[in-house]
Amino acid sequence: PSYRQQGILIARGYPLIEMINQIYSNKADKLKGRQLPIMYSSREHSFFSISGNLATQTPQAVGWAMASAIKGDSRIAATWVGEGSTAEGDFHSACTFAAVYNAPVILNVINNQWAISSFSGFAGAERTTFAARGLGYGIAALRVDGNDALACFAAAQWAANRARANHGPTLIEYFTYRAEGHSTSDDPSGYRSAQEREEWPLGDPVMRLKNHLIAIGEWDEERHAAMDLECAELVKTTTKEAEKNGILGHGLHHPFHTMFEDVYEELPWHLEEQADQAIRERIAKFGTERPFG
Ligand SMILES: Cc1ncc(C[n+]2csc(CCOP(=O)(O)OP(=O)(O)O)c2C)c(N)n1
Repeated sequence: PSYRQQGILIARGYPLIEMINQIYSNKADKLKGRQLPIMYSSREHSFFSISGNLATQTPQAVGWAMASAIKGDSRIAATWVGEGSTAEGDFHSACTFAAVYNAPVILNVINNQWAISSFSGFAGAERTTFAARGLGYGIAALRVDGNDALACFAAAQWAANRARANHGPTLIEYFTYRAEGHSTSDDPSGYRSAQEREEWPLGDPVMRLKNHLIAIGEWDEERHAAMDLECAELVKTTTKEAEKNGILGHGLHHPFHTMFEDVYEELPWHLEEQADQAIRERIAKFGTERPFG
């Protein structure tokens, strides 16, 4: 469970077009416009997001892992939160449950040092590391250079092997730095110096992996440039393809009535009434049930 890490879905072969359909909430959106644009779920890809409230994903992951173990299933769970989110109570109850029930779970904490405008110190970074918190709960914990792709892979693999061997939960802190803003609507110049970004010593993870692969003769600049271009092209053409299913504001979304469906096997009378009323009001207001498409 995670409301981030879309890269996992891409790595597992989830079609890019489905991701873009959901961003547009269009008529092909697999989640029928019921979930936030980037909060994907796909049972076939063992990936789900329930809530975007920070740190709620941690008890969800621990609960899922406990259920898997109780059912005798061999699957393990993993989730990812930022260092700021570890200040939420949910994170701490998740750690308690994970330790007490020896849940086969990996709790990943991405310490990029900023929670929007709050420095990691507000979540306790100046007192101790985030990995050290795991130890207090009796959870094995690692702290890795989050900009070293191979170190991240090794740490995650170690934790997954532990969980699969029934050795219980692992907390991994990935120490990194958020060079850009939190989002495109965030302007970091309002809360930190522009120089800070230049002073970050651990580099860019993509560049580091690229340079490493070139150094060992497995990669070269030409292939890298070609791959960059190919990825950009793929996103562009897939976006165009997805736009045929509708973009925001075009009204090419799932029919209005579908928002009342899929919870109950049979729609209860009071929801049926609400649906009828809503549709009547739309017709009265717009002259049609589907005013935008
Ligand atoms: C309970 C809750 N409060 C506030 C938000 C809004 N919000 C979204 S991301 C974010 C910052 C999170 O910082 P951090 O946990 O360090 O993760 P980062 O985004 O830096 O990876 C905030 C405050 C939210 N989603 N949920």
